[in-house]
Amino acid sequence: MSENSKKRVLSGIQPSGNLTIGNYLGALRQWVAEQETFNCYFCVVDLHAITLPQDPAALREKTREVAALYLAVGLDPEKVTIFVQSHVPAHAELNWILSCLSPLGWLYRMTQFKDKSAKQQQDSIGAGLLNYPTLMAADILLYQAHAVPVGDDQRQHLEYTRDLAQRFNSMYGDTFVIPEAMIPKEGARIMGLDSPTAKMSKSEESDYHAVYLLDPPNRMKKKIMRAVTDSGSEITFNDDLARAGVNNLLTIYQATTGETKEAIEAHFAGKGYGDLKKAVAEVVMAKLEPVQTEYNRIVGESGYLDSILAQGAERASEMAEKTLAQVKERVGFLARR
Ligand code: AQP
Repeated sequence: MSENSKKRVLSGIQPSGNLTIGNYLGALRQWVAEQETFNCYFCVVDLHAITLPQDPAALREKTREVAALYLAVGLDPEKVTIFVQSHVPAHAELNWILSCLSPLGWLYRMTQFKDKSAKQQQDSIGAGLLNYPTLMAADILLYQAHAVPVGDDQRQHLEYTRDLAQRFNSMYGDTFVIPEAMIPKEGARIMGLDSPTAKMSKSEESDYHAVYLLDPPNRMKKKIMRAVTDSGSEITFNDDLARAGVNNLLTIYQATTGETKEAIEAHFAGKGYGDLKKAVAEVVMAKLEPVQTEYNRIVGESGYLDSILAQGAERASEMAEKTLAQVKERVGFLARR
């Protein structure tokens, strides 16, 4: 199938910290599978990262690290377009146009805004944090993406994108493809190891919250062995909040191995929480070992990553500029001659 006849996919990750197994199991793992069937655009969303304060040197370093991890998990730059969001100015431009159509009521209802703003000093919350979903809508709509592979936490932002696209289309005529969310069946919401009722997050500071993709293996094991469980002993999938720790470990095991729930429960029948933690640590370490080897190879090859990102920005700009030109024409901007 030619690239033009394939359905398009767009997704991205913020370079706002160390990537976690939540980012891997909820997002990256799916991306690798999708590169065979879709025309994929994967960006490192640095414009999103600055919706919360970032250290400039760390932001630059993490942007490269995240891009190298995209390659290390198995994305093939010959098949997919990998780029840095701020290298394609069309994202910021479309964001502005869509902001003018975004009802504040919709934005204030977003759970992520409520959660993240609650952790800030109320008088210093940036307008960008509120506008985060509009920028995400711009990312998706610029590439006329049919599908967006994300974890469950992004479901609401996807709905918002669809609503905004429909609003634009009904005001200015059919312009945008209305995208669908693609949420994995297993691993869509990995919870914090130390707080299994909260989403595992890369910007959470606690030492035992998350396994990072680039953690040394002994550190991964230590974190998993210290995961919060409960005072029971049964190892079964269970939605009861009191069993959230064990459920989370089983979910990580399932998403990492691809085994069925029944097979996993049978495997752990009669065993203890210590055995479960050891088994989870082993499968996670085994899954990430080749990723780390490949990461080290990629960052060790001088100029390679920069050339992939330059080529990605060029390919992405081509598609993004085409959509943006159409949008500008529809809203009534005078064309530059
Ligand atoms: N815990 C998770 N379980 C499953 N999927 C997850 N994702 C993130 N955490 C989990 C998915 O990873 C992709 C990238 O997310 P992001 O970096 O753009 O922002 P986020 O969802 O807000 O992720 P974090 O780790 O919590 O980052 P911070 O703390 O910096 O905001 C998305 O597809 C997301 O669903």
